Amino acid sequence: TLTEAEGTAAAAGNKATERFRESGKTAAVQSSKERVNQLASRLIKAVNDVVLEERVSYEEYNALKAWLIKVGEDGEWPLFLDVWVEHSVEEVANAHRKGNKGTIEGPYYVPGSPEHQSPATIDMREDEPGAPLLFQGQVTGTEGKALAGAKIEVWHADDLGFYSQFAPGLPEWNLRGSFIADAEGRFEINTKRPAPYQIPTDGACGQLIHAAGWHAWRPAHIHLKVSAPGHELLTAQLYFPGDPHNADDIASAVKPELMLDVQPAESGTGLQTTYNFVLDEE
Ligand code: MBD
Ligand code: FE
Repeated sequence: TLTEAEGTAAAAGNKATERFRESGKTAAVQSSKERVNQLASRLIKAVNDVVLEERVSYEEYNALKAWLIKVGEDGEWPLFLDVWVEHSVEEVANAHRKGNKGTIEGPYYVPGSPEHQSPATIDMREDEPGAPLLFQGQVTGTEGKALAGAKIEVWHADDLGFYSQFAPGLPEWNLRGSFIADAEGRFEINTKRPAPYQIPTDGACGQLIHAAGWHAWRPAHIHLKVSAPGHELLTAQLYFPGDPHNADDIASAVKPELMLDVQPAESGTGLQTTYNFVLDEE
């Protein structure tokens, strides 16, 4: 049975914080004094510029202080940074790519999802709600070479917008899986169409969204990591045409190149879509 606290923003936020700590992502951080001085000085100056230009009051300053404390208490630093900052970091990191566009990872990736040889069905509940979606395609290099045995890791929210391991009551690996493509780099994954997603509204990030009169929505999306030996790992998301939030994603992570072409399934039930990935050589 669930405790009341399990379904809260703080519960999801603190899980995301824990996952980030476990991820090893900070191990290789570059930290010359010159670089830290440059970045920290510019960031502090940018904040001071806002204070001076906007004539920020003590009341506003203390409201900011209280809010920043709450972001930490709710474990929402991963959420805050991934929603409002990661898209620029991703833009810098992937500007050189000739193959597929990437986009942000977000706070809800978990490594080590159950591995399947394609074609396969992602782990889901027997009564998993939502339209069946056959997601298929091919992974190639930038010169068109098929990447045999490429790995496609998929994770997405369910029909109510919940991610397993961050919302209560879902099987551990629900709607998360790793799929190995065939000898021609082709894959076929059976899943469900995810729903539009609202970031948690009852924590610090939700408080900001409410106070600023913004909305909390991301369009429906499928997260992916696509990899093959000798090629750069691609982190991306794919989107569904017609979603009302494709044009105003709170996380600024939609790109026209990441839009799916969704059709009625040839099998007669549900939907199907084909999306081909092009990975840059390392
Ligand atoms: C998500 O599902 C997501 O993809 C991002 C970027 C932020 C919050 C929740
Ligand atoms: Fe997401």
